[in-house]
Amino acid sequence: MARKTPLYEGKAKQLFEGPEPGTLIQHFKDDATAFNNKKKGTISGKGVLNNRISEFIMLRLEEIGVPTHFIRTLNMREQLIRAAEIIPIEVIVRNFSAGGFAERFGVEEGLPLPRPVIEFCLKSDSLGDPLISEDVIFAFDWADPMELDEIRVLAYRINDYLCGLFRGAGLQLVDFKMEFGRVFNEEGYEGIVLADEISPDSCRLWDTRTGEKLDKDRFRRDLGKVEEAYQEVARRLGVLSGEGEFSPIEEKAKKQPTSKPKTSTAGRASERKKAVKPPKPAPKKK
Ligand code: AIR
Ligand code: ASP
Repeated sequence: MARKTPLYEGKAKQLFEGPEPGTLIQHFKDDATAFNNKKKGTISGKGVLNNRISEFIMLRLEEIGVPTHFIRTLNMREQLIRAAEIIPIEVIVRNFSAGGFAERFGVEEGLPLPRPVIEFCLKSDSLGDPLISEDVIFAFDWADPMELDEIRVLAYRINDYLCGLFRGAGLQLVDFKMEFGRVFNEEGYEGIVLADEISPDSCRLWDTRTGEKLDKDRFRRDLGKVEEAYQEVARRLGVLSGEGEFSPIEEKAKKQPTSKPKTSTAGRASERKKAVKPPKPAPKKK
């Protein structure tokens, strides 16, 4: 079998060249880091579970009209995704105080927030993912005001939907992190998609009844039973298949993406405006 060409290695995932132009293979590793790489370890089986959980969530989001980078799952640890130009911002939505928010404002964890709070952080390990304002995003041209509006609308929508989805599984979505990217087709800039992953690595999930933490905080805070927590989330979402066996959940009926044109306006948000944005396609039939 031909070896895949690696393009990028992150802390928990690796990206390889995809089989068609405009696609990538996203590989989920068992590696875990916390506190911007200061703490390192492995969570056995995490990659397999996160691949599954993220697939399930991306498919559900597509069903409600949220554009995502997900195309289809390839195997236990890999999924085919659309190549996107990642906007270097971590978009965090919080429903309850916890983690960095609780620390920053000196409040206890678990306080319900009267409305969801969106925060933006710069994706930069060396700088410790600093919190940034909208003005900073525009000053560095990481995204333009229209894009950020779109991201906010998507973030609230995704949060609303996921709160309900997890609640049905007996889990409270305390907070989570998203990444967005720009996709291009032969006509130019196509739009923004939800990228990266949604999994217990990127969400805080507490058992609705007991408050037990079922996410990466078990690793960050040395709470033990880390693998079990990831398995429990997968089990409750109904995506845990039998012993090591793999069966794709579903295949997304999606038009195959095309590669980014050579004359791509990728890069600075201001340059991208020259690209003609095609009208939104009609809603997909289920
Ligand atoms: N997050 C932020 N950077 C990486 C990740 N995974 C997620 C955390 C948590 C939320 O963003 O998993 O769900 C807020 O993190 P914090 O540390 O700012 O409280
Ligand atoms: N993603 C960051 C890290 O891996 C923050 C975290 O998840 O704690 O260090």
